[in-house]
Amino acid sequence: MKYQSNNFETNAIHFGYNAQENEGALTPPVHFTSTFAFETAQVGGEMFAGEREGHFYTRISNPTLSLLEERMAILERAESALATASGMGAITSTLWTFLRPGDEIIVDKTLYGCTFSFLNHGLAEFGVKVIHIDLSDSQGLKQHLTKNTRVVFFETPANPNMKLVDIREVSAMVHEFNQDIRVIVDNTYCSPFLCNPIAFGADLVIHSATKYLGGHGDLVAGLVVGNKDDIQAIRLFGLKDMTGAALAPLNAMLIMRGLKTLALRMERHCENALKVAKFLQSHPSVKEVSYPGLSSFKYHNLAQQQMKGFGGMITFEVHGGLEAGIAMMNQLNMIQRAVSLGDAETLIQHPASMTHSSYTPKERLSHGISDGLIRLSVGLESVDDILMDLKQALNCCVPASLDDKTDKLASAELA
Ligand code: 4LM
Repeated sequence: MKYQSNNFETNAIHFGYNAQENEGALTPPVHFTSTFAFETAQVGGEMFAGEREGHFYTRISNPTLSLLEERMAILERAESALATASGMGAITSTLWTFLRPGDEIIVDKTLYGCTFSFLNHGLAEFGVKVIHIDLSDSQGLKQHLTKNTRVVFFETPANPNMKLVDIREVSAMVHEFNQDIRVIVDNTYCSPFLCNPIAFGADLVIHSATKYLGGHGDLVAGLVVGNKDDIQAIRLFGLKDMTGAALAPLNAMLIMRGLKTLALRMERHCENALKVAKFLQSHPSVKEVSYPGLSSFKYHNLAQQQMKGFGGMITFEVHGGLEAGIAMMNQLNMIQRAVSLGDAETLIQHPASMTHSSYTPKERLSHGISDGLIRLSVGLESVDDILMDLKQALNCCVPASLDDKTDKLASAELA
């Protein structure tokens, strides 16, 4: 019997595994094998024909990957999941499966830089029409749905500007128009602990497992989660034939190790990030802060409805523009200047010149990614050290706005 619970934390540790079926091994064995021996040639033929279940080659499936996939499916409240070699591997394997020349995909305006690049420099050049709209405006969506629409794709919160999309509203509108259109949510920023898009009506969920799922900055991986038929289609076409982006079994093991502490880590990421966001908001050198947990944030109410916590990601802009922001980044001692997110270490980066440099300056402007934006992935260090590092860097390098200084000092005194 394999263990199953009603609780997220327990499933993240135990689901789908029975030590007694594995010589008592507490942690599941890693099946370090590329291929699998067939008992007879006929058995092999039957597996290839899809008439018999079983593993035959690790690009398609492997017992260690299967356990990770089963665990992710239960954590995302879905039927099935597929592990891939990277988040981009999950996105490309999925979209190559459902799109053909002449089809249309509607995507939110704000997307991770390489996703944007894949759509515009990849799919669009193979005859797929890519329509970028602001999905936080659902009326705008209605007028773009056509008989050729196959997929609606978005991130929430979006990388990097933290814009939220109402998953329930968008999914309902799309499915009312046509049940067969796949609503695909990149849930990387939330992890399944903070949000389960399928419960709000989405069809497929994508993760860069490189981030919170792995959680330790030591691997690159991806996952796609959805119903059995869709996942099987992605496995047997998008992954097997189009991208070949199969996950290494050892990395699957490392992600399962990450999952064991996902709930604990996410709670601390959220707790630290809220304190950091409030500190930034009260600092006279900071012009604007975007964080779903701030009551002043445009999408705060939506975040309360569809997220269990507000996450570990913050963006902000300082007075003095880009130059002051870069000087501040260079002054940091403990916080690391690095792309990626969701690690134990607090990471800071500049989207316009780093993760989103594949957008042209004009595209960044019209897609809501300003040049001065700085992104912080708040880690698991003592929040006192994170705040101290930010404070010394801001005080050293960034001018305080006189207006802001008076306002903020006054409000700080009142508080
Ligand atoms: C970054 N992000 O932002 P792989 N989806 C989202 C992402 O943020 C990313 C991917 C997919 C960053 C990487 C350098 C929302 C990546 C792609 O990197 O292929 O696992 O995931 O800093």
